[in-house]
Amino acid sequence: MVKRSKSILIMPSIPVDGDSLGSALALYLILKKIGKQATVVCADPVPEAFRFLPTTGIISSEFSAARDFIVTLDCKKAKIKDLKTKLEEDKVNIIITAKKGQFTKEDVSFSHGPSRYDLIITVDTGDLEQLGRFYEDNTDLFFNIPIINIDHHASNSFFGKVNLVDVMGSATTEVMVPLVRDFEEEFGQKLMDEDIATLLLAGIITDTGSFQNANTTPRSFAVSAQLIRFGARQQEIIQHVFKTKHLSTLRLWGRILTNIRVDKEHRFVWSTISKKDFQDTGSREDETGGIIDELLTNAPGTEVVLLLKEKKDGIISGSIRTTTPAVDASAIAEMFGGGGHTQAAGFKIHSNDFAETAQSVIDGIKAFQAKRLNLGEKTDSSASSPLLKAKRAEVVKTMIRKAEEVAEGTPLRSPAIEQSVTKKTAIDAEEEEVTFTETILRKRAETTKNSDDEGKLIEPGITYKFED
Ligand SMILES: [Mn+2]
Repeated sequence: MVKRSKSILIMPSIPVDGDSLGSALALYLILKKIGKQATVVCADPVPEAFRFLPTTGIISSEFSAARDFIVTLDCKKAKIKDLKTKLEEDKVNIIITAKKGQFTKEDVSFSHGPSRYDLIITVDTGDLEQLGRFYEDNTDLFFNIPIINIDHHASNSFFGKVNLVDVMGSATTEVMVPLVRDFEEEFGQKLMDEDIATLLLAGIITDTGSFQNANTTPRSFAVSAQLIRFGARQQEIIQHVFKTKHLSTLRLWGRILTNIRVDKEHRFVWSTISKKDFQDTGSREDETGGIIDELLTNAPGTEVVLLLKEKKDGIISGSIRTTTPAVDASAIAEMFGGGGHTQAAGFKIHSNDFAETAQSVIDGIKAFQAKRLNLGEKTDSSASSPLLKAKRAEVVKTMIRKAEEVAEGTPLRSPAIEQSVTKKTAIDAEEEEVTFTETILRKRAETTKNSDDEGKLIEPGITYKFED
């Protein structure tokens, strides 16, 4: 398909990260080298942390899928003597003078010119909706132009004509490395270079959290070793992605840590971040990237980690991590209309009531865990007004039903993943290690004269407040 195409549209999913950008830009450079016209379009701006990546400047945030509109005049019955166009305020008159005979409206027909692109390649995109407004505004484009779908999300909906989806890949860029080799053979030229290797390695490093996440496999290491041999600039990636933090990001992280709640019984940790938190800390919505992996998953005895963000325009987005493959993060995300991987997933909810929605999501996840862990039915009576209670009960009921459906439906993951997953022993709540969160508590107890919470560990249902 690539060989047959002239003009290829490359689309990474949003929100963009090191993997979607790395795979899109690496593909761009490769297609250029084999003489194709390639365009990378992305509905979101490139986050600052990733602007160091080679060729990010070529990404365009606008694209027009509009095709030419063609008015055809049949000249079988009459011949044209003259053709003029006359612009009026809101219209164009096409004035056709016949040499012989008379034109009638039956001689006129309408059509569209060919598309500007003859192939779409989506990268790191589980579902076309993840392309954001580009998909919403141009849905027909995706029916008319063949799609190659390169991805590693377990929730991928196989929307492409060709689907190169490898759910065992730690990143889309990992899936692409053998593809580059195939292209080199097929087109008989060396394609891999230092920039392409850097882009591909950036995807693996960001999606594995620098080889710390559970999705890291022997192949992630092997492929990364190969890329470093090809000249990938590993230190540059680490420096920009992990070691550069804005003060606003640190302030935002402070807020997120302050809002951490722990429910030991359901082995569930969550935090929320509101629009006001973003405003107060002067941070952007994309600055929460990484915190869920770096901090929240360190909570002891936890299986499910949730970070809820209140974004602009009434959108609430949730990120889910699970600390064991026995709990399927994508199954939880699906309860709220999202998807993702076995241990990392996300969802979006349209709502203007952050507190209400957050509570519903939290209750839904508790129900999911209660079912899974065979905990007795327990109802949360924190809703204050009877009306609110009734409304919430309704939402929760639906979510619990969904949670039960999901928890019952086995297998939660595809047999392929099931086989490859090494069973981890359940985390024993009694044998908690001293973790980051705990360390903060201890440090705070040491550094402040206020000895109220000295030596306290995180307890279920209790809110620990830290000063900024
Ligand atoms: Mn990815």
